[in-house]
Amino acid sequence: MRIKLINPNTTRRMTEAMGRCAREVAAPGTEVIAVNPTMGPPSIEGYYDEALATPGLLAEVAAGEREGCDGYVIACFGDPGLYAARELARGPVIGIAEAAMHAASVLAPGFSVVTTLARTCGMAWHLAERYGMKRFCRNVRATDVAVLDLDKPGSAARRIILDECRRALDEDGSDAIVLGCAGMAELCAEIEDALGAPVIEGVTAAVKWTEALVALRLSTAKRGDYARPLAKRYDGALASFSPTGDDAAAERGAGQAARDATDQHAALAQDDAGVTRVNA
Ligand code: 5HY
Repeated sequence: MRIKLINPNTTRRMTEAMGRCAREVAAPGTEVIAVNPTMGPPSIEGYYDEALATPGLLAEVAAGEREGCDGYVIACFGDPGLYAARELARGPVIGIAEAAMHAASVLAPGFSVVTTLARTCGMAWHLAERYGMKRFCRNVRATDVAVLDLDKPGSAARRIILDECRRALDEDGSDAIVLGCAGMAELCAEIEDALGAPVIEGVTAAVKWTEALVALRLSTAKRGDYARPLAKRYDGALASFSPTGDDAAAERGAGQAARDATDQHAALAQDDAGVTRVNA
C-alpha cells in the first residue's frame, strides 16, 4: 500500500524527519511518500497560516489520487483541511492530532497536550472538542518554542519540552502526554523514556491508523459530507483548483493544481538527484 504523508508547511527538513519516523513504524509492504507543498507558510502557528497552507495540502491530495495513493496523513497538529481532503480522497485521510488524541484516550484516563506557541493552544482545544476528546484532555500546555526552532542545533527545545511534560503529569492529573507538533516526532521516544509514561506523537499514530483502515479495505464515504466537491469554475489565482465533480476526472487527477504538484515533485527529485529523495 502507498500512504502519502503530507507536511502542509513548506519546510523540507521537517518533511524528511517525519518521513523517517513514519518509515520506522510502517509495516513491510507499506510505502510512505513524504511530501510538502512548495507554496505556503514555512511553519503553521495560527489560523492564517493554516488557511494558506490548505491549498497546497489539497493539491497534494489531488495529486495522490492521480498517483494511486491508498491513504493520507495530514502531518500538522492543527489537522488543516482534513474534511476538504476527505472530499477529494477515496482512501482514508487521518490528521495527526486526531490520531494522537484517540490513541491517548485508550491508553490513559486523561492526557495533556504539550505544544509549541501559546497562540496555538486554542486550536488544540477546538480539535479536542471536535473529536469528542475534551473529556480526556486535561490540559493544553505551550512551551513557546517556535515550530522551526524545535530542531535548531544547540537550542534548549528538548529540555523545555521535557520539563513541560513533567509539569503536565505532576499538575494536570494526566497519565499520558500528546506532543502537539509534527516537528516533535523524533523527540517522542527519549521523552517517554525520561517520563516513564505514555507519550504519543501523531505522525506514527496516524500512519498506523491509516495503514489499518487500508488493510481493512475501508475507504472514505463518497456520499454525504465527504462526497466529491461539486463541479464549478473557480476564479482568479485558484482557478487551477476548480473541481470537476466527476469520479473519472478525479481518477485522472484532474485539475491543474494536482498536475502542478506532481510536476513540482518530479522537478525537486531531479534537483535532488544527488541527495536522498523525499519519497520512500
Ligand atoms: C505542526 N505547525 O505540527 C504545527 C504545530 C503547531 O507547522 N506543524 C506546523 O504549532 O501548531
